[in-house]
Amino acid sequence: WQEHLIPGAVVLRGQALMQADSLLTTVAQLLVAAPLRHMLTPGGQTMSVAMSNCGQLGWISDRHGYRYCAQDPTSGQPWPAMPPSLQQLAAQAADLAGFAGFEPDACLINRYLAGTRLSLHQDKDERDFTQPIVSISLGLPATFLFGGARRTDPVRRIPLNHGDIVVWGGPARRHYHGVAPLKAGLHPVLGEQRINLTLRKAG
Ligand code: MD3
Ligand code: FE
Repeated sequence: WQEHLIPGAVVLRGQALMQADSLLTTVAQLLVAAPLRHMLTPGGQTMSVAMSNCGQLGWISDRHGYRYCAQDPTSGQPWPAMPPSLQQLAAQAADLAGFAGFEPDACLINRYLAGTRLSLHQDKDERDFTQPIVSISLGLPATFLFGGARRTDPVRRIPLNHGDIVVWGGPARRHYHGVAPLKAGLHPVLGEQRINLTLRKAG
């Protein structure tokens, strides 16, 4: 079933559940080729979330800023290709939310451990803001923080569980958002972690 947070922001509860195990096997393989790492913010802080990417483009952060890059800066090699099953799952979710023809070229892999958080921000490094963003939650539950168009707007707390997919398009695409510090726990499949896959059309 679907839950509309605001126009364009649709929560598809459990939409990834059937494929969750095979998705996690695939992610583990991707992370051998492009291991998780803590990137630096332009301000010189180490990010609390550990990240990697797959697809034609990957999101990176370093002293020079935030941007998309075709190569993994750690290896100098292209990011691993996006598995077709992942691309198809994201396109199906986007379609269910009313965004037909979504063709993601970037998948950011975010790994959260107990205490990991993502502070309030906007996603604005992509070329075309009419394209939605699809986010797949796996492992430990998290509290997603969903704000408004301005940083000072009130923030809603949205629980996200293993297998939930959220599509963020339309007006929601520019909203501030983040993730509250992850609570410690033990997930039957993923153990002490949460993994979030964020699929975008970046280029
Ligand atoms: C709402 N990641 O990587 S995904 C990010 O759970 C990021 O790892 C979070 O925010 C995570 O940039 C949340 C969900 C998400 C992604 C993009 C959005 C929510 C969004 C863009 C606009 C509004
Ligand atoms: Fe974001």
